[in-house]
Amino acid sequence: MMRDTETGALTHQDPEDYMRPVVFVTAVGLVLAACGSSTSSNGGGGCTPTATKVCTAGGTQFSPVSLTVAPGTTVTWENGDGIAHTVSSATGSPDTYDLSLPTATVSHQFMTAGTYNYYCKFHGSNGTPPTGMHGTITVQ
Ligand SMILES: [Cu+2]
Repeated sequence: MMRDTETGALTHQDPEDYMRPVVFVTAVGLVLAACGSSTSSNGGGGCTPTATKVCTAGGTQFSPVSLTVAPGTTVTWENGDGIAHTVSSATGSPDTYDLSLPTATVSHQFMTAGTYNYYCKFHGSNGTPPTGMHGTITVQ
């Protein structure tokens, strides 16, 4: 008996099914679990974002893209993917900085409330707002 296992693989197992479809569903679940955890181990940094820390992830993005902090907070960017990046203030941001992030971490203190767009010179483009690899720090 053939069932539409490709589209119905994630449905609950039916106790009336034969053993083979049940095993197939379990195997699909394991594959999905492996895919879901691959992001954190991608590229050898193992960076975990916090309330004041942004990671680079997957070579072309900041994670999280948006971070909200209180005035006076020092935000840290950590290289989580082993690829060289920059953290550069975008045109129109009320604060300017241009930090190279080849490895390890860089930091910048945000003193005044506002919206601070930034981007990576290697994987993004400047603008208002920037595009590609970019992020926003909201200070409030
Ligand atoms: Cu980059």
